[in-house]
Amino acid sequence: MKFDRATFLADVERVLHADYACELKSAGRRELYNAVSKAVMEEAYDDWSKEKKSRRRRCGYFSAEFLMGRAIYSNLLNLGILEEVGDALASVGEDLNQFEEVEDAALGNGGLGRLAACYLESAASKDIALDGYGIRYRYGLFRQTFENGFQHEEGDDWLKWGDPWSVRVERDAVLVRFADQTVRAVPYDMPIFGYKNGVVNTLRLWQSEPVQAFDFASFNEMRGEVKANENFNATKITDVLYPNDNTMVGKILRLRQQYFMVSASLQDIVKKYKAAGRDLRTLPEKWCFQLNDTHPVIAIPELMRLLQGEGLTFEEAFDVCHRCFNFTNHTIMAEALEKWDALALSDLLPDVYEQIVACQQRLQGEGLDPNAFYIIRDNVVHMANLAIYVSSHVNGVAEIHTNILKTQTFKNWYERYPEKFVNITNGITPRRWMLLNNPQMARLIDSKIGTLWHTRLPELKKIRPFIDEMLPEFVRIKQENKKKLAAYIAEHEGVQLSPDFIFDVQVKRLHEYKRQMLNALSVLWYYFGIKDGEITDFPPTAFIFGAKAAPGYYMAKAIIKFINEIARLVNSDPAVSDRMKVVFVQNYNVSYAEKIVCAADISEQISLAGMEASGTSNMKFMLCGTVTLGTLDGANVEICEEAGRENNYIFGATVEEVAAIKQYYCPREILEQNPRLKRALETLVDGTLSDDSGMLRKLYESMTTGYEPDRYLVLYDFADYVRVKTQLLHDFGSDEFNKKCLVNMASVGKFSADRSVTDYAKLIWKL
Ligand code: 26Q
Repeated sequence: MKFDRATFLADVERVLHADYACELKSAGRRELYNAVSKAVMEEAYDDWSKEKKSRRRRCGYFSAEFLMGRAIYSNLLNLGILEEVGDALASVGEDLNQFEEVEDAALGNGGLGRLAACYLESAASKDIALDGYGIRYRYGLFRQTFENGFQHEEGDDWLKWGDPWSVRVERDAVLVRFADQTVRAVPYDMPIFGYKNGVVNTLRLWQSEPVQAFDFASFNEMRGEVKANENFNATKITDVLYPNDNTMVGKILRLRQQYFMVSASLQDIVKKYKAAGRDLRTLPEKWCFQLNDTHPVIAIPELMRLLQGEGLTFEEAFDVCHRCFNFTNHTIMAEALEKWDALALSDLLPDVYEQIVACQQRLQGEGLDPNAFYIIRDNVVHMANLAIYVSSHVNGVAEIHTNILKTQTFKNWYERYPEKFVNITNGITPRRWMLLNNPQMARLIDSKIGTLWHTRLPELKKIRPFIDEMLPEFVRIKQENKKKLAAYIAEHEGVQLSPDFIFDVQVKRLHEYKRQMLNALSVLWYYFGIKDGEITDFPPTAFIFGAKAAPGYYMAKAIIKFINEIARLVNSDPAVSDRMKVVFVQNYNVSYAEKIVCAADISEQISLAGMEASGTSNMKFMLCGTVTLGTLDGANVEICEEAGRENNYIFGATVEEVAAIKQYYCPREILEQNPRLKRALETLVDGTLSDDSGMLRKLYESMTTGYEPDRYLVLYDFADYVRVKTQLLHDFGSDEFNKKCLVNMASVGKFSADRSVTDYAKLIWKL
């Protein structure tokens, strides 16, 4: 984007006059933020409207989650005016960094939602016509604080600072009908700026509203109570994001949200397609839809319904849906595969349910084994099966994950429809995850190989010949990032970390399968080793955790309490303060991740093999030159293929071994063999740690007793984990170690979301 300082400041001034009746001199932070953003929006209008009017083939990315993070810096970066705007503000005595107080748009839980955000950015940057369709939640993912070590949740009022990066598009509002209510869906469009290429795609988020303005007259007379109630409920649909990650909650409101968003999106698309004078049978020529996991899968029967309402036969509608829809699976966790009670679904959406039944009948007509191929069974609707049956393509998100889908999770389907299954390994955008969060490192690389890597990440391999000469600068920049993170943590968590410590980091949603427990137990194991004098040469290490637990996930919350108690024990013990610190940061989110990822020395990716579909933070750390301490799970496998296993720290049972181990596994035996591990685990119940909630005891029991003690083989993998981790800690700081870091950075090319979206565009979307 062309930038002229005088014009820009005049634009800002004008918005301030019109919207806030104030001037630059008197504007507060909030006013300035809105005015700066709006001024940029105004400048970008022409490019945006050009793309909105374009007639080219498009893909709609249907997702219940878009974890966008903070928009302003990323937008300015992509428009190529980040520095210019910073300088312009400085010239009037204002600091661009003041907008770090602006809330993240946290309309997502974790990996799946952040992936959607990365893909939108990469698609725009690659000039791929991809638009997002989702929900404009009034409250995003909860804000997390710790009180006495327990997680507390507060509502996330992300609109507190206003929403200058969205425009409300009243003219595109549609009605969405449920059996018991009709609501209005109003779209808010957010521009998605490609990186310095003038492309602007759209993220369209739907907000639910009452059909008529609130009727005060009848309210006052207390008449028409049903109507008023209907209107009251309308806004509720998009009130809040469900805070579950990799677990399904069978709440009908969640189904309402899903239907609300896909019905509105499809009505909008169908309406415009017809208005353009086109036959809906040709819809697949111009549109395809990517279903981001099962959450938007109700779009399939909804489109079937809409098309038959427009005169298509069932078979014609089925064919259009088959050619339009594609489905991505993000998890093999049984508890996350979405299922709905058939009666509840048919009560809420009778016409849509009818379409599902028709699909089921069509499937039964294929002459397949009904025990292996079904959509509805025992009065339960299996959304993944519906998606696989109708879609053209089904994809997993890393090689190992796609193989598990083919050989286990969806084995029957794969054998019947092998051509549908493809792998598309996840990726991340290098703009937010390097240029923005690690600018000094980016400049160092630029100085060696130029800037082509900003949009072609495999070019980073060209730093290989410069690795030796880059080492000192690399170390210096990493050190500076650590210093900044330490200052931020001191301010926000009240824990002092020395940047001379090794920063060992595990940040991700809290889930038993991700095994934060394994990490936590190792901290205690080292702690007792040092205290007992058995470990005398422990390299000073800061163990940094960040994670939110779903509010209803008891064990996850217990693990948070456990780690916070470990932090209290360790940090208050002067005997180890020169060698260990533990901190669990509060409210880990995209903006916190940006600060943490560029400051880490160790990237902990330690899920039980076969459980983590891909992982994407592993890629972010790698891009910033951090070695992985991990299992052969998800994309870790491909990270090792690209960077060399010898440049990372791999441990633990492999996916092939896991099933066999579970046959005979006995955690008690392991504890008997490893007294210090036993002692670490027993802190949960022996009074070492304080907890009157009984949570820690329950956690202990989940590891040692019951039907399946230690389901995720934490104790099984422990010995190998600390063996490799100890090796890593001792390798740290040597030239050889630093080279590993840079080899990882040089090998990250494959994990660019630019590559992922290009794969989707070629293999699936045909854009
Ligand atoms: C389903 C029904 C009702 C309520 C909530 C849900 C729900 C919500 C979110 C189920 C699953 C999720 C999120 C899953 C997720 O984030 N999976 C992650 O996706 C990443 C991107 O592909 C992968 O890198 C991670 O490995 C995977 O865990």
